[in-house]
Amino acid sequence: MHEYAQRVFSELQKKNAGESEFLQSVEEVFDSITSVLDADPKLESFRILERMTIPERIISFQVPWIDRNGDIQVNTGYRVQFNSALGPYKGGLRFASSVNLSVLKFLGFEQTFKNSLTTLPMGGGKGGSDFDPRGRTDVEVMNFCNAFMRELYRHIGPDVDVPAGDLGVGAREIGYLFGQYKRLSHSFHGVLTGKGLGWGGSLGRAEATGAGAVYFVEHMLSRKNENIAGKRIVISGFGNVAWGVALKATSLGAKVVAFSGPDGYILDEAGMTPEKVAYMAELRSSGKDIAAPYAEKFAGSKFFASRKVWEVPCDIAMPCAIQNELNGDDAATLAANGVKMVAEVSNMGCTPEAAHLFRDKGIAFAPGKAVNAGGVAVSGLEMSQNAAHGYWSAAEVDAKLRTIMSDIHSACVAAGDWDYVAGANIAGFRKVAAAMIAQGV
Ligand code: 2IT
Repeated sequence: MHEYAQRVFSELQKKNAGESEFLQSVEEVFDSITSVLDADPKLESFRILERMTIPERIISFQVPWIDRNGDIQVNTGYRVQFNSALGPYKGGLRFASSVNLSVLKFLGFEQTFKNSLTTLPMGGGKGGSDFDPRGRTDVEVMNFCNAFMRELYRHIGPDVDVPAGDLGVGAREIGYLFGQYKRLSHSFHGVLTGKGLGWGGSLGRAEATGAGAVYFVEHMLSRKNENIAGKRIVISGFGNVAWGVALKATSLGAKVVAFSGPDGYILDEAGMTPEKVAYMAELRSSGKDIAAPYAEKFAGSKFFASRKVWEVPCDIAMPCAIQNELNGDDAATLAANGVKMVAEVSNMGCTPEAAHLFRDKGIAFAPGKAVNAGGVAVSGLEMSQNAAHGYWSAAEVDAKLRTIMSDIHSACVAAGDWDYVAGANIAGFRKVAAAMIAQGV
């Protein structure tokens, strides 16, 4: 690590003790940018690293709401407005019991560089709550969303901060949140993305994260003169992101042979089909959060209770669930089974040990902030359509997404060659830093 980065990082460790996810994400970026810091002394005199690691603003608030029994429940809501150098704060809302400030700061920090890579004018932000929608009724989710937005609405706006979905926040939650924003602000504009088709949503947004990730993998493969058809792919998770990856990979002739839920994983040697992919998504949205019924429905597939999906041999592994879901042991198993490529689709899905192992073994590894940027990129396209009071066709959105993913891939390669971690961090960082310097203090 560069001496300046080391100093800032030591201070950060002291002041953010216990925020392990946040510190992990900062360390990864700082480890990548030594050559950039060496080349430009202004980065230190403008205190860019300090200013990039202290969120511009953190909003934290109480969310009291009424459950189905008429009892009062209380959660904590957050919005971390991390960096606005490149545009309005932009990034998802996560509703999960594991949400805390460390997680949201790591996600907001990552989002800043990811959004920079998209080529679109978006700053970085993230928010959410420790509310878990699983097992809640529709009315309870609506009550919670209304209460959450009752405070959040005053801090966001189409040119200020534009939240979207993340874990636990899908089309239903965005609908309730949008309705409440509209009532409180007496205005109808694109203050959230991931909206429903017909009331401001963009075609292709639901698929975008997964489709973009597969386009990125295609670019990685083409550098090896290979293509995705026939490749064995293992994914983790079975939510929106896993669905998008499975759908796109399957349509391009790849064989998606395994996915996972919190209860274990499904092995389907025959490979997934569009019908199977749709059923996987149905299982996730059922609210029961179990993958096991897939094996009862589709003959030939098997369920492995409480085991990690990374023991399944594959050509390409694509974690699609949550941060740090793939550790050093999992990486060693994948490597021993001959994995050729790992593309993180979840944010920081691999632990540092896993990422280092892939790099040391010469296994192509690309980080979430590049691979999954298609999701927020199409959110950016949704903002453009809302600002222009119109809609683009699915083909137009897809063409733009393909161009964006190709540009992100090129930027990573230009800055890092086969080291996609360094490439993404350097390319993302440079643009944010230049804007911060130009905008002064
Ligand atoms: O991690 C992410 O990039 C997202 N959850 C999507 C953010 C967005 O604003 O679409």
